[in-house]
Amino acid sequence: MKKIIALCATGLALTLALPVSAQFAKPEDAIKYRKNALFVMQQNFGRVAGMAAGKIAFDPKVAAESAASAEFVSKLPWAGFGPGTDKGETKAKPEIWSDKAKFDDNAGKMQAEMTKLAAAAKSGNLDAIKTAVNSTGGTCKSCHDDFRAK
Ligand code: ASC
Repeated sequence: MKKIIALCATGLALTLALPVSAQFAKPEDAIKYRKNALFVMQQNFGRVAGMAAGKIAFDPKVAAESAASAEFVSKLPWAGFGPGTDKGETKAKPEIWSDKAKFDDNAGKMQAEMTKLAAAAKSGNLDAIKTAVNSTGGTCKSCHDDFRAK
């Protein structure tokens, strides 16, 4: 009984030592989490990008809501790239972990552009949205070029 309590206490201490965002039961969960977060982000970003490209009718309210969602979700995937999550069903390249500073820099740039896009979409100005979509899309692409396998 004492042993069990001690084990539980150790588990709790370990759990509390980690930031909440970095807790996953197993590596597969972290991989699923980051993929799903990136998917939800892309769906929202893609809707705004579609409007910017004239492929979807421009609806300022939907654009603003979608960009705000994309901005929020852009903060989430990174917790899923912890140590030991490099193997499994993933296109994540080993460079994410071997060149983490660069990866983190890319992630930060993307989030900064998402924030600008959300502001542009809130303003309702389609030209500003187009500019922000292009810069944001550029950050998606450059990170994928370096860190995502084909
Ligand atoms: C998207 C998406 C990307 C970027 C990129 C922009 O919607 O899934 O990876 O935009 O294609 O160049």
